[in-house]
Amino acid sequence: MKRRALLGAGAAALGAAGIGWSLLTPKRPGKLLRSRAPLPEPFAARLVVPPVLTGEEIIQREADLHILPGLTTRAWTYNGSFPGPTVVTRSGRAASLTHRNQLPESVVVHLHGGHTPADSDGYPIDEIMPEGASPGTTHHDMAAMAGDMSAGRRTYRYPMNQRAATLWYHDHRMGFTGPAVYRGLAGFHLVRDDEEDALPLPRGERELPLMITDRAFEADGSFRYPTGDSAYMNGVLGDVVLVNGLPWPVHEVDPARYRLRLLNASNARRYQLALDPPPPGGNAFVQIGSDGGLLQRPIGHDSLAIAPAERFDVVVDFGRYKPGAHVRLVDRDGGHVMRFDVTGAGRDDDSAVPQELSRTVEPLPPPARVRTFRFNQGPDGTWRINDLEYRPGRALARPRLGEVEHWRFVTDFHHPIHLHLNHFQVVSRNENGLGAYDHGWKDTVDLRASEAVAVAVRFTDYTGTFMLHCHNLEHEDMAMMADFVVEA
Ligand SMILES: [Cu+2]
Repeated sequence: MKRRALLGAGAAALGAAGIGWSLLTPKRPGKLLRSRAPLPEPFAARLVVPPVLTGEEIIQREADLHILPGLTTRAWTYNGSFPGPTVVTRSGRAASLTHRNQLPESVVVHLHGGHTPADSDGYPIDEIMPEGASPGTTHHDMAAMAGDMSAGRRTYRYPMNQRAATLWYHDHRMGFTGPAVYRGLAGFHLVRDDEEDALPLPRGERELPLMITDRAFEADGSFRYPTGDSAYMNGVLGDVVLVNGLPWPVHEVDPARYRLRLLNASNARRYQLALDPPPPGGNAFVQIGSDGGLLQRPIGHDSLAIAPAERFDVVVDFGRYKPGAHVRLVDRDGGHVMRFDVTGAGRDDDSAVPQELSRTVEPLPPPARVRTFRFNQGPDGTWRINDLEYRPGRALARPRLGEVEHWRFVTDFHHPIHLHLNHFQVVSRNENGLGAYDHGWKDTVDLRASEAVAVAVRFTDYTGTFMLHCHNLEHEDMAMMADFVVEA
């Protein structure tokens, strides 16, 4: 029996897609969904930095947001905002977060990039049911494969035995992650530590978390998501880019260095980010960190390819522009993302980017084992790993605790591949050295058509069941996930 939901619509529509879908699959992920509401004017909204969470509780609830001029958008939110509040924790200091679910449907919370024990990792059937619901009243019958369900609330425990990094939290419910994140269930989680604090990086108002998403809107301002439409199994692309939940916003900056923590939280869109105009001399972005925190040393880039769920921690020096300059952050494949307006004030800048950033990016020792995972599409249109659709409880790998393995990811299409539990290091791309964006500790790697990427990972601290999956959320919902079980 198929329990897979088609873009959140339940299994029934799948048969209609049928054989032939794969013949129509283009080589690029996603299909553009156009808004029915008038598109907003770019650079009219002011950038908002999400609030920092105080306390240890997040209430998931509906809220009416002002995203488009003159319209409201009913969103699913963490504490009423999109993005949700930014959680800030300290390396080595255990944290716990209680999520209460006042939404109409079940939710699951995953801390993306968290080094988290299995029972707090947000396994896709470990649902938090809505407050007031009893197990018999959930809208979809999961009795045959019930996870660790909780009623109304759940406390997630995060040991935070990990280095400083830009993490994010988002919904991870089986078959419904795409629509849930699209409706607003995503937020930043920043981990800080002493090594990073000792560096003279830009901070305070010159440190900006920037969550980039694309959305389409209905005429009434609500989010438009193509529930049940098999034409979008390849990924949903919106026609409005939001940064921190607002369309193509603008932000005034001093002529000084800024640290931008870039997160691509889009369901399927991959961006090639650049500054327009570029600064004189090139290297617009000085990358200081990746998904898993600081690089060993900085890397200069003219542009950044950022796949869904990847993070790039970069320093941009707006002091290289003349006061009054309007600097657009653009997607070379698409259009605007946001704009920075350089003011004449605030020239003081005691920040710097040291040539050595971190000493904790040593290469891992040779692997105990090499495994290969093929990411491809089945004849029925579902997305598969090693020819298998996701089924909870079926492990595709059983690595041993403490051992290093090399995992090779191969595909004929484009997939951002994400591993839970441990960060990894890319060791080769197409049997060659690393790509420009592969450096440092990562948890998501951009795998393009006909590529093979090998990563080295050591499984540490926690045994149990974790996930390997594609982070194109429509692919993920259409079964491109696998369990792996870490054994003692
Ligand atoms: Cu994919």
